[in-house]
Amino acid sequence: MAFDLDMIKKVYDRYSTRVAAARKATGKHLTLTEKILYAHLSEGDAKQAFARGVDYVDFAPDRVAMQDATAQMALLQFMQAGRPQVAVPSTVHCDHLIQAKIGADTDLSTAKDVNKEVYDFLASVSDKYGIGFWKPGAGIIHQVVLENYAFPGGMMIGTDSHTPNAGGLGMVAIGVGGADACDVMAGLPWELKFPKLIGVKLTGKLSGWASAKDVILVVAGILTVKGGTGAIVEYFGEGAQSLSATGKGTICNMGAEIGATTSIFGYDTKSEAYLRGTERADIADLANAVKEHLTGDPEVYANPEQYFDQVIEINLSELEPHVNGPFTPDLAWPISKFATAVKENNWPVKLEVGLIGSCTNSSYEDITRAASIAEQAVTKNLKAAAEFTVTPGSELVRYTVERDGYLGTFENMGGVVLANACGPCIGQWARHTDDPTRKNSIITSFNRNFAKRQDGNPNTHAFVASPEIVTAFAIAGDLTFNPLTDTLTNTAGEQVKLDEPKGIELPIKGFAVEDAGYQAPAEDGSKVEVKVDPKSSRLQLLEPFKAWEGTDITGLKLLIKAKGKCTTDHISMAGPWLKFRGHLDNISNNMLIGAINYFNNTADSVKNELTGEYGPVPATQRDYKAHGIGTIVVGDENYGEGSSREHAAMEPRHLGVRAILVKSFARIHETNLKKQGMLGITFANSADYDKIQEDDTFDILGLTTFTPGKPLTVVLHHKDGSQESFAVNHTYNEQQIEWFKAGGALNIIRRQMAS
Ligand code: MIC
Ligand code: SF4
Repeated sequence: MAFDLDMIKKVYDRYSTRVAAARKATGKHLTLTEKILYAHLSEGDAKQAFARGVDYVDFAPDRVAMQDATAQMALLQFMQAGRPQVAVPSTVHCDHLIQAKIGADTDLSTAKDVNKEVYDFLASVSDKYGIGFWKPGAGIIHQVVLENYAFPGGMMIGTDSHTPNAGGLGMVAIGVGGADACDVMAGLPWELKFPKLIGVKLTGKLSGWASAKDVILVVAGILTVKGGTGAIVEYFGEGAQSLSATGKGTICNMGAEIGATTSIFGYDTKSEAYLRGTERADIADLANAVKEHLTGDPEVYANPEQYFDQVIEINLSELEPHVNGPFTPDLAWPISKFATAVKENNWPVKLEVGLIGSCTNSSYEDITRAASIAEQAVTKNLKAAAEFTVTPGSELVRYTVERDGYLGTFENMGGVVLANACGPCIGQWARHTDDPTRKNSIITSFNRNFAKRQDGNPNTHAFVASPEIVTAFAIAGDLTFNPLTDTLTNTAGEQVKLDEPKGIELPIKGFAVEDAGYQAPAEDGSKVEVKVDPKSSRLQLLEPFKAWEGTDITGLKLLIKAKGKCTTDHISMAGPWLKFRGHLDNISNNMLIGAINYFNNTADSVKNELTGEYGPVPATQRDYKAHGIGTIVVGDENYGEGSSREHAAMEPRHLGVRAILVKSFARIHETNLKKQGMLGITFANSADYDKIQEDDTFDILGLTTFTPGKPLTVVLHHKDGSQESFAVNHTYNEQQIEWFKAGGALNIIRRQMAS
């Protein structure tokens, strides 16, 4: 699993020249974000980008990471690119497809059985093209990347929205769709709109129950799920330097929930300690030699308002633990106000399950802090009132915390240790409940809590907090309990109070592991054969999408006008559907089944204009497709929020939807649509959303002169014969317009590789 020291040296060598050139070109001091971005510009773009005058810039990332649920589509696309090997170091991580049901061992062996075909496919593609393969059970992508591959000042893209986790170790790490990963693995530059910069100044120092998680819970409350769109969030200040590297990782990880492109911390003594603690002393030495480039200039941090587009200040000494939710990660409640909120909103007071772990919060420090609470359940004769589960982030952490006795502590409190995988976080959870129609509450140390996400049940109210707060709530079994001030009645009838959590940043005896779960690729992969059974229900080779017909698109029917939140979980649900992530036609049967139809307030029920009947979205769309009729999807704000899964863009493309017209898009989803040759447009005037009627027919005009920055026109033909038209905006640049015309970016790569 050797990290590529030579590659890191080369990156660091570039720093001094690039940073000096950028200083000269801009005539100003630089943030850390700018230094890293400038050091990773593709050669051609370096000069003009320093001026930040250009919108889209080409970058050359150092690494690619993919998780199993998105890697299938990324690699199916890469296989079509016609390259013998990946152009940059890349890894695949098997973490999403393991269902949590009984406990780690049983669940893992069931997963290996059930997903054999997919794991074999991923392993053989990795072997063939020179990709490192992390087997099922090795851990969750972001934790494994932090422990093995992240390095200060590097740039990585990953096919998962929580890729920014590596920002905790000073890497610009960005979540993308599989098509973007495919480009970078094929050696092409990777394009990104030059981000805005948000600075978060952390002062003071954490104490008591407050943890790094609370920083991001607060930031999510301030910025909301849209507030980070198009921005990189840079954390700095003495408070930042006091946080452990893994705590920083937690903050960057959940930065995905504010829509940020990524989040980042500078290199400091905590990063150095983590690198040395994870057996990467040579990287720490290299980083020390270029230290001044791996953090923002002191002048920037002294006067942040002059250098960032927005500055937020948080005093860690005054930070209160928070609980966010339900149904959205930006509904932030300080713990002192939470009980009242629960009562006032009539949320179910009884807590049924507490879940800790996930890629967000499963470091050694997190586990030891949570265990220090769990231990008190036993020593203070408290019986945990709720169910409790632990999902370790990696085998390295799991093995070490087991050795040090912490897993035993959780088990003594009645906890169940699940496999090192995503499990309940992504709905891979066979939750046993007696009555799914009952309104109920759960609390997790994960990052997302959209409706139905964890257990598929719309009645579940999911809240997000730090692992120690989750553990305390699991003991109390009551959401109106405040562990900082309240007492609990123990089995002897006494009133007892929980002591503050205590944690250990890095294991005193060092990390240990027997088998971390890594499999290196073949030296020469040319002989490796990748097999896909044409009859498989889980894997399907891709057919190229059709090119644009060269005219305006007219006569479209409305497939659905989605109302309110429409995340990637609404567009392409995970949980039970994860098994079809490598089979485009089969997974398309979940297309938009979670979206709420504006006209009847119901999910998965839309009017088929051909029959006048209401039916499920996928079946209705298949009917239009069979009749050669194109359709349009209309949506609200921040459409496509959440995951990086490109299935949410490929399914409509595959089933014949021609355009997605919304008030605004989430970044990754918008790019995914463009990559797949789909038209993604926004209302110039968002009130025009109200003009859309159920029986409308749509024309999209202006495509024959499709130009960057020039609005298109949508014409509505209403049922009563009247007609209305309005302007719609787009963000396509020249290159992206070519993707649209070719029917998808892959069609262009395929052409280039063939010539
Ligand atoms: C998630 O947290 O939603 C996921 C599952 O990790 C996704 C990726 C996916 O849908 O496969 C993400 O965040 O990108
Ligand atoms: Fe897995 Fe959840 Fe992390 Fe996504 S957020 S990578 S599903 S643990």
